[in-house]
Amino acid sequence: MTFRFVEFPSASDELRSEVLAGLAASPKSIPPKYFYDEAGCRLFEAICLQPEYALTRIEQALMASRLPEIAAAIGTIDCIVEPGAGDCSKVRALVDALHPGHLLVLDIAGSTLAQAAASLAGDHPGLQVTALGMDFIHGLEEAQAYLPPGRRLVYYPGSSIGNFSPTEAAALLGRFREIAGEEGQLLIGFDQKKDPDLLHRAYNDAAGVTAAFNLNLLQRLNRELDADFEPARFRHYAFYNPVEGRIEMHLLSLAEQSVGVAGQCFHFHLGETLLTEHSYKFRCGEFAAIASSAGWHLKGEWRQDGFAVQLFDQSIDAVPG
Ligand code: AVJ
Repeated sequence: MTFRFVEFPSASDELRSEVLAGLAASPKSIPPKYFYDEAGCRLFEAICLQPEYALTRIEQALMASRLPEIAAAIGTIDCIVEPGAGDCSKVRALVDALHPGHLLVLDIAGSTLAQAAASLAGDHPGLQVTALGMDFIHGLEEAQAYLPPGRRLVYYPGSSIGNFSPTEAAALLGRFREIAGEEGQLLIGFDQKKDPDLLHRAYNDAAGVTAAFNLNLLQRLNRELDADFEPARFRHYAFYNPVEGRIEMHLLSLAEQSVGVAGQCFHFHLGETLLTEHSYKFRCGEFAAIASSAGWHLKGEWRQDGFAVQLFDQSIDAVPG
């Protein structure tokens, strides 16, 4: 048995309670992890093919060209852990370069993850693959039980860390340290601060795929929370906020309107926004400082065209646990 999939319950309860809390708050917001229903996963893959959204392509190119160096810096490991692995497309090259005995992948989009991890296991007969369908932001501790002993590498590519504020990011990186263990390492990719016009275009592609991705969230809520959003009454609104160093993605209400969600009623003023995503951009030194505050020690760095990958091991002076 080289593949197992474990689906953790509570996903739909959490969707309901987090969405209701986010809509009751001021300003209104919904966590970006809820973009990724099946249509959302497909739309995100389509975003990555848009000419304006180069992030994923640049990371792929960087990982392909520098992989021998990166693998040498990592050394021998027993297990790769990837939180938010999605379709497992990014971890494949790393598995082939590092030959770990185990791969543990986690994602809130359980069915997409299960299919992708099963196919990866099929292509790597000697590899033990464990896929956990869970919201790792809340459930990471439950993953401890599935960790094999030995040297572990936490892989967190794609600038997913940008969805968290610097304070939240430091806390999450601290929890990654517990997953990685004493001899553990962290390989993480993030988007660097750059020309705001370039960033603006990346989240406002001409084909409207990012807009469709953002608006798909409303269709998901209509289906899964018995909501009655009219997507045509909202507009995708994304911009770079240079003061905070982040892309902000909103759904802007084009009318004075009330919307029912899971039996509750929420009012949107004309021009009011529902915040759906923050995507922070970092200078390399800035990111290393965040990781260092979580007990990680910078060991390697690779950059290409505004994207960076950093490798960390444990600080010698870090407080354990
Ligand atoms: C998957 C969080 C890295 O922030 O760039 C792409 C998601 N949102 N276009 C990002 C996203 C709109 C993406 N991350």
